[in-house]
Amino acid sequence: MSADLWKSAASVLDGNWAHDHMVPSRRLYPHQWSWDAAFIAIGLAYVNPTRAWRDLRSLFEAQWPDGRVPHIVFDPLTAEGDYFPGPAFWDVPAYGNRPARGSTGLVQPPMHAIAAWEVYRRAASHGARCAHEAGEQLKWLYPRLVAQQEYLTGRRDTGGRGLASIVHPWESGLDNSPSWDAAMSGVPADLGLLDRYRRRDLQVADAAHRPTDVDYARYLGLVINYRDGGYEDAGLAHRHAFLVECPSFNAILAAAELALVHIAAVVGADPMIHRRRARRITEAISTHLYDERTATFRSRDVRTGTLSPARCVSGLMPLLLPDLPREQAEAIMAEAASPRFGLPGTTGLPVPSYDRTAPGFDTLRYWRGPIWINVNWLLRRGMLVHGYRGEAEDLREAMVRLVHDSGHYEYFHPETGAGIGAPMFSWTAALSLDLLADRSVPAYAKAA
Ligand code: 9WN
Repeated sequence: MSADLWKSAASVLDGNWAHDHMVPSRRLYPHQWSWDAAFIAIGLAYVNPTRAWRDLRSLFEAQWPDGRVPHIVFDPLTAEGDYFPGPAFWDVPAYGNRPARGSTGLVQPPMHAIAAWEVYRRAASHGARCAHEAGEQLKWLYPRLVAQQEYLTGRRDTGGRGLASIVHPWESGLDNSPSWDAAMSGVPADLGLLDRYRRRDLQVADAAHRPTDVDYARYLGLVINYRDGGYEDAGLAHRHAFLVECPSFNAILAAAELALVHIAAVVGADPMIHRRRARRITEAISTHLYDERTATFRSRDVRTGTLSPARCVSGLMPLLLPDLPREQAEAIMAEAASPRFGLPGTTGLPVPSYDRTAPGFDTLRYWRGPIWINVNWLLRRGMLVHGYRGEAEDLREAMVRLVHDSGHYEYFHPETGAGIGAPMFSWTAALSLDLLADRSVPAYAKAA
């Protein structure tokens, strides 16, 4: 089983390479996506490390002067009509040596320091020469990764609590999650926008899987508002209808600082700054995003100060953080094992994106039920960080089995395991390689 899966994963990645970057999916997502590039690099490290570094570099070459790393870098060779909202809709001005309309102005979870560290670790295991070459890549990336963190912890701390806010559900990477429903209900939905602009996703994917028109109209309205304010962050609290602190986004932000501790040591920078920043963000997550009453992590609406009522997979992601208080780590494990998520021990499947017992649980609509490999990969990593080795191994096996049996799909039916969304999806393939190859514990795990 492993040899087949390895071969098919490597061939998906070969097929999705586009001159200097990887596309998540040829048909549905024909540009470069930010957090996809990170998950992809982790897997490419096994089969084509040169491309792993190239993909990360292509992304960071598009970094904005303020440090933000755009959520999509547009491929000038892809036609405007092949993805919506495309370059003209975002209308990003030229910056640095980049032409106008080269990217979006949103971000995605900062997975890249973790990815860079994993690609380096893999190279370093091949001896001193490979370690040296990979070290040169880290030297180029390090200041850029730091600038990305500083943008997110600085300008994006719109709530003043030491957490980064997302200004659009697309920034979470968990786009259509019920986690945003409460905050999104206050965002105006101008359905007229859908007469003016045609949704491309409905031409290439099943409407039952995709966001509703009302949600889509809100998504577009939020982009227009941010765009018309010049993608400026100052004063957003008074002029933007969606500002949310997400436990998954912020857990990745803190885990990135932990990866930077190791990267800093390789490139000769001060690791302690990153250690302190990781602790501060962890503390803020633990204090502000934890609901004592239900013992779960939730997203917080910065505008109203309320926690979302929805129990989503994003609430399991703080397990990535070694400094999380023990009772909160235990609470996450209890939630993951409960019928709401049902670790593989009970279902044989990785965890779904949303509470299986919630009335709105939807087996098809993306981020509202289906299983995704990237968040399960993160959950497994969190289990290893906290020493839950047996559960981590069960989850690894369940992911490998699922992708082997169903294919490298974008996501999977949470009851049958059938593959849905885009086939030949890059991060599913890439993370399968990592799951097959590497059972090791992240360098910053707690001592068992
Ligand atoms: C919008 C590319 C991206 C992923 C996201 C996923 C989906 C885009 C979309 O695809 O989002 O960015 O068009 O729905 O939700 O996590 O990065 O794979």
